[in-house]
Amino acid sequence: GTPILRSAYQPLAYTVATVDLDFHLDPKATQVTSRLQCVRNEDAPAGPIVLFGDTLELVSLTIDGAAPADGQLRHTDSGLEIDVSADSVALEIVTRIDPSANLTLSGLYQSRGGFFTQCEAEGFRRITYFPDRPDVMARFTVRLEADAATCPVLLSNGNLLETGALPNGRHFARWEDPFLKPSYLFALVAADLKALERKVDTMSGREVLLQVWVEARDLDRVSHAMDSLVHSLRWDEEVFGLELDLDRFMIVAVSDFNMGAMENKGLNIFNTKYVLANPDTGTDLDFENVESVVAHEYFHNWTGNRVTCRDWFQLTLKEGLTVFRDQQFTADMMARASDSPAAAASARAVTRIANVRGLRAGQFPEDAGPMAHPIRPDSYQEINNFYTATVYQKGAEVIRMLLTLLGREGFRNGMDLYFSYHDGQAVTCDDFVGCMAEANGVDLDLFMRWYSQAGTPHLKAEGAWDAAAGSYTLTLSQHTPPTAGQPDKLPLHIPVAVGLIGPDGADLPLVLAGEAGPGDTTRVLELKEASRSWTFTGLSAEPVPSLLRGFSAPVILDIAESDERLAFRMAFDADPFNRWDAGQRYMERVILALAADAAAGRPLEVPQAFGHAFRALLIDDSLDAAFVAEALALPSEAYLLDRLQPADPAPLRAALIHLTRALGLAMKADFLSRYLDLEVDGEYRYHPLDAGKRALRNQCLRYLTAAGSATAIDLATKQFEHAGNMTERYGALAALVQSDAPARVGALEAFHQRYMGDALVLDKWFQLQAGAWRWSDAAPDTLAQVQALMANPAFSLSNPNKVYALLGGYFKANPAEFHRADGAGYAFWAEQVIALDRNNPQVASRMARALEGWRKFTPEIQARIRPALEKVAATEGISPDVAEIVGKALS
Ligand code: B3K
Ligand code: ZN
Repeated sequence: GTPILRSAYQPLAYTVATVDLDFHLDPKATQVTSRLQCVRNEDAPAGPIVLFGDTLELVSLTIDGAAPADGQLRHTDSGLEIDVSADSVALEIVTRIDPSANLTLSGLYQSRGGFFTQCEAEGFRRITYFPDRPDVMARFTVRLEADAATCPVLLSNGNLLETGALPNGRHFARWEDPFLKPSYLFALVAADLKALERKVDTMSGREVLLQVWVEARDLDRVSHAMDSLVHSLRWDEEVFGLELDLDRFMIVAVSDFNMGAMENKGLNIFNTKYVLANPDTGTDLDFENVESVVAHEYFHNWTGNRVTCRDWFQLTLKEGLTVFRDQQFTADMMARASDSPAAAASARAVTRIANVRGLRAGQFPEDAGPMAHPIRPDSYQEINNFYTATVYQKGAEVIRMLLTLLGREGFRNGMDLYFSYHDGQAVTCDDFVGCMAEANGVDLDLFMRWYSQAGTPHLKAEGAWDAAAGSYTLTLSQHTPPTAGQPDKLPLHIPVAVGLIGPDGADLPLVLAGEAGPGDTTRVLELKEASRSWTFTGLSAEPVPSLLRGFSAPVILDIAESDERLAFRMAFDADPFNRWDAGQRYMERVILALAADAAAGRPLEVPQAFGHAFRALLIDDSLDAAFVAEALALPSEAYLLDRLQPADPAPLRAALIHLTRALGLAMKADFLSRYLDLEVDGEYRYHPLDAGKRALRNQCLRYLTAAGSATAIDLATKQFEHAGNMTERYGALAALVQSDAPARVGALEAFHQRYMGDALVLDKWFQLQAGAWRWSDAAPDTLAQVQALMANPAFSLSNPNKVYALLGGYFKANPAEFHRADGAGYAFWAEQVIALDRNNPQVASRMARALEGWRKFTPEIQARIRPALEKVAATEGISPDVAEIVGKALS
């Protein structure tokens, strides 16, 4: 495909002031009448009215009430162009669409008998002809009518004006959105749903109505989503002074949805996965995810909707910022339940750890592959491919660095200025950073390179101790490896939070040469050049540096640290994130060495010193359980694969299995006693302290069952059978699935039986089996298992959640099985990507991405992957979505 360039942005000659939409909803033939008031854009060069349309049937079009004159209306590749001379023109456009045949889940489609829309990024043009770009902000009114029996609920954005009955069993509703919005934020729902409602007062004392709409059978699973919404509303008031601006705010759950959720103005539409959770069906992680996705979409109301993006290259303007906001919110929610500052810091660190784990597993590999792009890309072929870990997660890291550099108050001032300048506008990333700079009187020009440069920077640190002077000189250097289309990299502005630890394990005050003491124990150094040194003075013994505390920048830290030093920091680093990270670095070192031994056919042995350091954390019951659970968890396989050069999944898996089993075996008694001590009494509540205990308990069970004793299988079986909630039941099943014990089959069957009619819970069942390892040496043939599961009546290729669970579980979460030596995994991948692409290119493209990083593997593995990529690339009629992914992979 031809790339679209950021540099080619041009405002449209005509924008839209008002839109009035009228939907006659019908599964096969929905008629949409759109009345637009188009107005000449003073800031743009002259030109026609440009309307985009995609797979539409045009029924009629009038211009100021008259049929178009000869040649006035032109059909183009992307829609229509209309020549007009007046400054203000009324268009009436009638289109016909077939929602029942729309399997892309973009535009207007059906799910379980109801009608739903998804318009971001370019779905609105699949509903009607429109200047479907985020810089066209208009006032919308909507009338929808549908069959009253099958679609008793009719919703759209904003405020409800009127409802009424119509002949032939039909009814209608009229809605009005008082705020300007781009078309990607339009939504409608017509379905058979029930709502949980709550009324709350906003900070200015306005009463607002909150609704969560679901199918009647799911009403017993929505209270957590409602609580999450109320928490989000309060948090945005307290932390950012931002209030809900509508009288009504709705969340609607739908089973068939391409991503997590969508922030349509006043009518957020969610994948059921991020709404529904009760103790019997949702794990603690599901509860946490619901809370954070509800928050994310709610926060978009200001960062995304009130101020939106000028063009799709600016996507991180709303996504990076909103992910940052939801991460801060989650950290605050986690810390809220703590009874001391230290406990609160630990709780926040656990959120931070989860965020960084996600970044390392998902974004670092993206940055190292053919899809590498800056958080503000310069080009794309298909915008839907750019809702990426880079735009979202790295984008959030970039915002977080601004917070680190400017401080809480400075950051808040920048946000306030941003809203005061740009409310109601469609703007750019430069506008945002410009407000941060102006509000704080600082120059952020250099910082802007984070927006234009792709790739994960490497930060190298070297220390020099001068015993005579009592000083320690830290030299930091940066280097970003080349990425596709960006061979040369410039130095970035990197905030590096630093601490120095004394021989007794306590932090030392940091005093730079030339300063008077006493200094703070953590300071942020700003590296702006390729390399720079800082000298700390007044030290009586050589310190141990603790760098990048809290993961102050999204970089890879290269520092020569002995095993002893890592163990020391695992025990003493005052920064809980770095304490965890010291353990991760140590594990990484041990795992990579084991993998090298496995590849070379040498015997595998876990260094004793590592075992000691690991055990010290395991048995320390003064530590927060959630933190210990994270500290005992190995780095993700996806991250580790990238650290192996060249990557080879089989020896890596062998190393991970060996390490887990060896630790489980060596510390059996300790794992068991922690497991037994951690039982949570009483009724399930979603609470960070309880969740932490359950997480550590499940982690202990994993190590115990890995070691393979009959006692461990017995424990897991009992936990499975007596579990009082999904977290325990799922934890036990996850442990059993990886064993060869006969209890494995029984537990899988029992779980299937119990949740047979429950789509979301069955997704867990599919995913577990697709992603499972086996602790034993028995070859599991996961591929055959996945293929068999595709024939299960509960599986469907047209439901994205099912595809992500089963196929995604196999392609993405099980590298050792997917990259099996006979290449059968790749043939299966090609077949499934091609099949999915016929109906849903967005889902197909997400699965296609599983092989984009193929060049990191050994030459033998690459040779097996290439034909699969070539097969997909050569498939006739392949979508632009998938073509972009495989094209970039092969280029
Ligand atoms: N803004 C939507 C993502 C839309 C993706 C379109 N392919 C969800 C979110 O980030 O909140
Ligand atoms: Zn978002």
